[in-house]
Amino acid sequence: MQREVERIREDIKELRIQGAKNVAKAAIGAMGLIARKSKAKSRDEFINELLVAADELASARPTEPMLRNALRALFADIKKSTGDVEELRRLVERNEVEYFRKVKENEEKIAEYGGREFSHSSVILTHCHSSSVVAILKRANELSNGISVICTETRPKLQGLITAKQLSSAGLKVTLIVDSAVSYFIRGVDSVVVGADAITGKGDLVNKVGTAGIAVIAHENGVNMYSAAETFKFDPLTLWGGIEEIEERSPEEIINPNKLKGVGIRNPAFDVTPARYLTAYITEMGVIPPQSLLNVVLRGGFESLY
Ligand code: RUB
Repeated sequence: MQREVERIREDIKELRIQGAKNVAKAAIGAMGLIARKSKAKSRDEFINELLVAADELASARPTEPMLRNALRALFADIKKSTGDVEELRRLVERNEVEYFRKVKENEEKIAEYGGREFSHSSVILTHCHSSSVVAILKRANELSNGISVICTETRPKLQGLITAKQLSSAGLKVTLIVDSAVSYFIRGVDSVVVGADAITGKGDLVNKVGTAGIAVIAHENGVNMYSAAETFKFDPLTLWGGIEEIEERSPEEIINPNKLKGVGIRNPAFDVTPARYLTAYITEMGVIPPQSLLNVVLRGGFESLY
């Protein structure tokens, strides 16, 4: 694998590139980079270079169907083409441009649907950092008289601080809390909105660990719980009984294990929120209850996923 691609993989693994959408864009960007730099003499050699890198990139974060969907779609197009190396090079480059365009278009639609949904809210709570949630909250703030956002810090890697900084510099009123303070503050919250790493065939949400607990707290207190997610996050493997793999990260992110000799430390990156705790997914196709999401995705045909 080329050095630049190795660096992209490391950046994804170490969360310097973070959030499902940024991870998928980085992988498609890496495919474009390989295509531009490849010195392959034959079709097979060219495709093989891409395949090796794609495998490495996909394994950097196992709970990322948006990344896998994007790569799968690219290889489906490559398979359909009978072109030589130059033609394939152009195909991969076109794919990169088109994917970035589509993702941006989806983000703008999600920001508009979500912004309108929250334009009458005054306090919204979010967890971790999702680029889709940030786009929605900025739009909601423009459409309303100003909203106030509560951000969890999001242990152990503190991605909530990214959200807090981005929203605060966009002029929103932001309050940072520790993850365990959600139930203390929930009564003053109008809605909760989080991102999504994966959506399953049952409409369940896979997102940053802690999301499922927040959903139960929101439910118990009659607070609406939304997830902002383009349909690219739907994982087709879950339709045939596949279970979304949950990435388990190094214990060192939590504490130096030498300081706690004899104590086991676990660090799952994500958890699963059952569909019944969710009010709706805010997607590029509209605000959709989790029970209807599968129908909407299928109506667009599987190709709409990729
Ligand atoms: C990030 C996270 C985000 C989703 C969606 O987890 O859970 O909510 O990835 O992000 P991590 P986006 O920090 O482990 O990547 O809306 O940007 O796709």
